[in-house]
Amino acid sequence: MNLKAVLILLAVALVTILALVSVLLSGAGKSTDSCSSKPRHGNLKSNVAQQKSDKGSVFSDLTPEEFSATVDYLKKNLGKNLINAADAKPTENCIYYVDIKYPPKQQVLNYLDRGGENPKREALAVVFFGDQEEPNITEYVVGPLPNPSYYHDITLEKYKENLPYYRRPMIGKEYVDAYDLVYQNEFSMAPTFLKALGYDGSNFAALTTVPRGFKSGDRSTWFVLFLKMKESCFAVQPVGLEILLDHKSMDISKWKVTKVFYNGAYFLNMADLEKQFNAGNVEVIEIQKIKTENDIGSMIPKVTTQPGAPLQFNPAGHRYTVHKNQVTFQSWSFTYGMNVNSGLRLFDIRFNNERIAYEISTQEAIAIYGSNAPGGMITRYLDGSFGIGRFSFELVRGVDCPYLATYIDAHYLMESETPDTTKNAICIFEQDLGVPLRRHYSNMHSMYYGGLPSTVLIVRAVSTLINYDYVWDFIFYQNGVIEAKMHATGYISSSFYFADGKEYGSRVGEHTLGTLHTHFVNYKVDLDVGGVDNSVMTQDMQFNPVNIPWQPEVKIQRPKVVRSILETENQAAFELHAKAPRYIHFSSNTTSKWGHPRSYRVQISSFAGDFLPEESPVEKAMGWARYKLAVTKRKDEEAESSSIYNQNDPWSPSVKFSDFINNETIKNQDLVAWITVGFLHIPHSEDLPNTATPGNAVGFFLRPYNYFDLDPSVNSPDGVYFKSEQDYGSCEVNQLACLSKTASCSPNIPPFTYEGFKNLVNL
Ligand SMILES: [Cu+2]
Repeated sequence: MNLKAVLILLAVALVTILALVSVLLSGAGKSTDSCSSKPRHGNLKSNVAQQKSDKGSVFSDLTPEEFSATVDYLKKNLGKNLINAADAKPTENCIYYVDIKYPPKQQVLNYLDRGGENPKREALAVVFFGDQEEPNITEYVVGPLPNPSYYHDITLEKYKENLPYYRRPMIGKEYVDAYDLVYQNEFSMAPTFLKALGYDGSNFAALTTVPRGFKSGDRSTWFVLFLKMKESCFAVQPVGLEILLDHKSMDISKWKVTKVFYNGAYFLNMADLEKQFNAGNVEVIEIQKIKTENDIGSMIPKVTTQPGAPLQFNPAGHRYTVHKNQVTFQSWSFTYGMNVNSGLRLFDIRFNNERIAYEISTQEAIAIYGSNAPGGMITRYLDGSFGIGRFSFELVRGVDCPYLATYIDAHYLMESETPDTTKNAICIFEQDLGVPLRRHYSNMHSMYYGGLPSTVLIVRAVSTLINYDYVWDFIFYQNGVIEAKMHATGYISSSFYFADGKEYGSRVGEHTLGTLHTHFVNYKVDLDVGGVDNSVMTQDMQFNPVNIPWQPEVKIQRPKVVRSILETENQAAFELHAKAPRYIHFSSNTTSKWGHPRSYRVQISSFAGDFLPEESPVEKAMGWARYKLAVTKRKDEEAESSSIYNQNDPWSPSVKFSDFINNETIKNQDLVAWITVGFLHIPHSEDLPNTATPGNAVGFFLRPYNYFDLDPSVNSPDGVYFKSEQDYGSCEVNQLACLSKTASCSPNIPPFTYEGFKNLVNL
């Protein structure tokens, strides 16, 4: 071999080595390629126009800077002595909460749709005035943000009356003062009894009940006592003791215990209970310390845990975008926000850039209890007054939402002069439901398979209201359907088990009666189907007897469509037990290609059953719950179906939903659907350690009905269609066959983090 040949061979070897290295490197790169968070799907229908527009920020929640600017402005300009609510006594003034004040819908539409001016950004500030001749609650609009220069008192305009001070929700300071009185003053009156009961000076926890009395102005709360648990929830460990505290007086030193309950008997106060106990008239059931293995409320896994549960990841990166408060997903776009009282709220929900709904939001959640013990007997929780949004705590990756979801912080200002942030309070994710959205296998005449996997976009928050947890979902399907869904989980509330307890629920522990209760929630759905003006169309079918045309002596029952347009609010208010048409639509003035009104159908999935009898004096405070669906003419002054003031004065509710239904015409008007869903919960032993979500979900669907001329999911990039003669194993024919290439990336798993324990609240 000559030198030239050796050199040539060496050169070839070098080139080969370099090529191999390059292939190996690129191959290695591919196998460990992480799935980008940037969309790589070139064939997805683009929503660039929507993404680039920032107009959706008209609905965005206030920023921490805007909260602070509002508080600073009020403190400087209101001319009242505003104390930080965290320290405020009943006789002082404080800001309760601040939220965005939305501009009137007309102004917003003018801005969004007609190139009008961007409406001024304003805040709503709720102030408790304890230090005034007539103590009251006042609501102010403060603006324009971010540099306020004015404030207006809107209380009278909004409520048509002044808001008496006694309607105010209890703030943390009031709870602290109440607990101090119970644990320090009152407990000191019954040392022998409490020792016999098993009280060690710090091992009891109190649960507030509501309403706080029986008439306007009352402020008397039954505090139910439970055994504090180190590793589980106290709510399923009642000790049998309940204390009624009258805390109506502005002077805390005048608060007093007016009744005590223990194990089926009532006493004047703790001193009376002590006296009766010492006289041998009270049988005490000593509360034993509970070890983890006997703790019915323990959520500590009973086996060794290990990773390995299925993980859904996004081989092409996220196929949705979240830009500030605006979300796009395939043909969908909407904005999201969180009301500190009522929770998640979505605005400007569009499909193919056409608005379907102006607003879809949760309004209120109630729970009405029954028990043979006093606290449980009177309890009617209106969770909005505690704060469905405020108590939407940090979501835990991989359980509350899929691990790879997008997590978003929420900012709020409540009972404080500085804004708070709940990290990861809202999650957004795309989810494969594991069911075809549509499919067909054809083996007759034409041989093909066509299908579309159902992936949806979900927006979620989970609120924990003392013992209960509610999972709130808004779900967007590829065929134009929107679903709202609430799952209930968390701990049941309980009473001490005694006597005829089983009449009011199930015994689920040594001393634990899981008390029966209802969960009802209310949603506001401001649909704008094919424009703002809509009508309520109903469809059902009825059987008509008909003689068979070709054999007239034979009669059959032939079903026929029955359609109608509802004229008035009263006609469109369907009480829970009322027979309602099976199809209820919001229809537009435009028609489909085939001559039908374009519409969206409201389909409710609920097991609400009975609400409260109308003669109940608190029924009007939750008036929305009387109706599974009520359609009213939209008004800016009928913005919410409930009020945070209804809880502490349900006898004279600040917002009375029944007033919304006053027989106005609803034909060809801007309409709102108020939808109530719920279920009865008679607890059972499997509610321990706590309530599971399967079967405990209710909600509703908004479904396009003759709205599109063809199911819009035909535009989905996820569709699959192949014929028998095609090479369906090839990527060109069937996108699923590309998976081995497109899904060769490995998910980019962020580390597990959680800061939820920074948000500690004591009620
Ligand atoms: Cu329940």
